[in-house]
Amino acid sequence: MKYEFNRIERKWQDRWAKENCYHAETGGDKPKFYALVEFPYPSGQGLHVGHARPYTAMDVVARKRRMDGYNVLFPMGYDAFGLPTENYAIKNHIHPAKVTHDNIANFTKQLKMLGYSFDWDRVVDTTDPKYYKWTQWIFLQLFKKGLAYKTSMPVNWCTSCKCVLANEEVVNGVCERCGSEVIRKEKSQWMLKITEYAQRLIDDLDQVDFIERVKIQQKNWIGRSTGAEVTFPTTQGDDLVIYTTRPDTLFGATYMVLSPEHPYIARWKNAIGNWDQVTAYVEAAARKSDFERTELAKEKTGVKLEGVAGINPVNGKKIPIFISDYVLVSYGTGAIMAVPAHDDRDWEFAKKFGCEIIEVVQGGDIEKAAFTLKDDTGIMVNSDFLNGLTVKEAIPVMKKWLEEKGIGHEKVNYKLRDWVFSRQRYWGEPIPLVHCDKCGWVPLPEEQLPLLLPEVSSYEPTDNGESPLATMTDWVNTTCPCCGGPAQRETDTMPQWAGSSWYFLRYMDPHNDKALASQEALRYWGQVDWYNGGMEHTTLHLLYSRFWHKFLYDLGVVPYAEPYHKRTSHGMILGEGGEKMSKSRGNVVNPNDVVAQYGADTMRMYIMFIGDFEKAAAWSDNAVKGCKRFLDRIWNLAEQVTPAEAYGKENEALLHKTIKKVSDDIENMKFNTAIAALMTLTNQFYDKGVNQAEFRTMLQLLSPFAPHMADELWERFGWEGMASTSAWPAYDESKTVASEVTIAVQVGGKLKTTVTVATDSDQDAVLAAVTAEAKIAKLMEGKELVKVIHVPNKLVNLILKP
Ligand code: ANZ
Ligand code: ZN
Repeated sequence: MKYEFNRIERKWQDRWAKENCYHAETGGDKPKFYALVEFPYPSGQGLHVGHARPYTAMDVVARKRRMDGYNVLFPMGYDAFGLPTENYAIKNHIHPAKVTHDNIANFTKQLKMLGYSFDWDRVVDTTDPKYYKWTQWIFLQLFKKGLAYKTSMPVNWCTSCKCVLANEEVVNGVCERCGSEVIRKEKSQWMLKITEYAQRLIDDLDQVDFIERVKIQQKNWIGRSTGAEVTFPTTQGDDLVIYTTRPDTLFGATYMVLSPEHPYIARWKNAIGNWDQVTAYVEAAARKSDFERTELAKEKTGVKLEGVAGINPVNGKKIPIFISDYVLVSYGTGAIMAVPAHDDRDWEFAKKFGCEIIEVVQGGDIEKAAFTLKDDTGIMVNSDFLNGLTVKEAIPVMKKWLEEKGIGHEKVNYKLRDWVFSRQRYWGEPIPLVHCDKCGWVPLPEEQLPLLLPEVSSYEPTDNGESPLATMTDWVNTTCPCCGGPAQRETDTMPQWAGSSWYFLRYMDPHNDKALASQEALRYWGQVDWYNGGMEHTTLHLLYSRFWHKFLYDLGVVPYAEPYHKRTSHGMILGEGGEKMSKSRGNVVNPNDVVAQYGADTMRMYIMFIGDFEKAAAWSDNAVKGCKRFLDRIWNLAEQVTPAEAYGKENEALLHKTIKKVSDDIENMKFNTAIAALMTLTNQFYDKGVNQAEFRTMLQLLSPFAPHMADELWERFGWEGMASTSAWPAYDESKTVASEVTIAVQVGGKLKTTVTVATDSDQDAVLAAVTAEAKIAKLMEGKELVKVIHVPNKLVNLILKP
């Protein structure tokens, strides 16, 4: 019979849907298992192989766990608000809702085509008002708790998208989406106080089972550092507070630097001798992004403030004050003491501007470079009461001294910034607030949610950077829920990351219109047991969603402080030749083509076999064909299966071994070696023959990877139910080692025959078996056995003398 994958795959996809095989019921006796993948942005390009890798992997895990007896929730949805859809809509004059609808339909078709075992009754779409009602509701709770605030701030402004970008969306100084120049602009923005959760977002990483590189990246992004704030008097009579992580180096502070936005600059206008030069520098810095300003390789720039100076509080020395863009306004206090002998940036700056360099930690050659080590290798010098101490010893001594003098104190800082939560764009969740001249910002009453995104005729952002909603005066003008007076709606919408910050909760109870999900569902499903997603989402989505979840936990809405128990991450799929897949390189693989040519099972098999799941892997059409051949071999093997109720002696050990291997490998995401084990098993079956009991087990092991083929062959044998709904096969650890081995028999180093003996037989037992072989007995006739070389379980070599 021919392997008609197209017909078979359609047949089983229909059958699974009809029999509701992947439906997840809330409640019941089985243990629950919640498997999650990152839902896609439904772009016009459709599903690509980069989606197929994590989706197939978690589908394999979900399918195996179902066979293990778990009640599995494996849901799918669409993160559908955002710029690409809006930009496409503008260009083609199609409403973004229509574009989204069509793209979702296409994605759904593709996901079904690949045979994923999603529970299709639980689909969420972030642009559905029934969904974003709750996104708005969460925002209102944040607002009511003082965690949402509006402030005017310098923001990253994409000159082409005409849109404010989050810091994370500015990559190498350009817009992550369109590659255009990003400048800084003052803009009033809604912000979310994620910084208030910074410490908990670090601490609670101890409670979860995230792969190490995810934990490290999150910690680095949050960027906790412990240092001190120190007050430097100035010649103007103002106290200038700086933040330093190295208070031990205070005697080496030979100048100070303010960020170009520091408020003291304007305050000192009349005292500053070179005001024109200073303002020119400030204006130039305003146009640069943080990235450009802090790039390490960049040559340092700055201007000395003529006519003002700081005073080093440890020795009373007058030191110059500069402004420079390598000091950021948004970190610490926006001002530093510079210690060129022990900080790389300060050293470079000092060399260029001819500042004094005083060594205070011995151990380097400060003529050549800053000596920055913070461990015990350096001893304090030129530092009065610190002399002779190590850096580690000196830090607490100096902190104590500063505190006693009342000029400094310990301070913890975080690199993490509050989350810019406004977009001046159309295709996003409306922010449910109105502004009243009398009452200020007022939340909409919860009964008025969802605040629907109104229909507009043009989605183009306005030239002044306001949202297209701002032009809809009928919608904008409303009454104040508080005083009934005239009020205006907020016209900014929420950013891309809003909808994805809680979607995993909605899957638990997607049709609820009374709450974001019922308490029963939230308690039953609890934490996501296993969440696999891209490393690129570690610092944004993963952090944002942990923040929202903690907030909901504080409100008593969810029962756990952490949303995800386990987090893993996959490597990228590259094109043939190992380069990133891209339209311009012409190396993009479309899953539709692969499925049309070889079938979904081959596509699934290949994407799991392609290499170590955690590492990047290059596509190979040849290897796809190899996987198709492997499935063909299994298909053809079905014709050779002999009837039997139990494993035969020949295959028993390998079967137990393979069950163990495939079980463990799936749990450890070593999908490629699981498939290799199935290949070995197939080879042995061709070699040694295969009976029904053996083949049945093989189909069960195959089922998570190639579910259509497994169910089809299962049906052909007339077995009850389906391979995909059967119980995962058990193995017996003691049987995973073969009880017998076949060893080579050599005479005088030449292979003569083989014998089968009990595993780990000793030399005497082997010799007994060998001499019982007629062929060997004949060779030994009339000869003396002078030596026996025995390699247990491998070979025996008889040296004979005539
Ligand atoms: C003096 C010093 C001496 C410093 C030394 C370092 C080494 P982390 O560890 O990343 O928190 N700094 C403080 N505020 C800054 C700002 N707004 N922009 C740029 N740099 C700033 O970095 C803390 C160190 O970065 C601080 O410690 C300060 O330089 C600098 F041998 O103070 B240090
Ligand atoms: Zn009012």
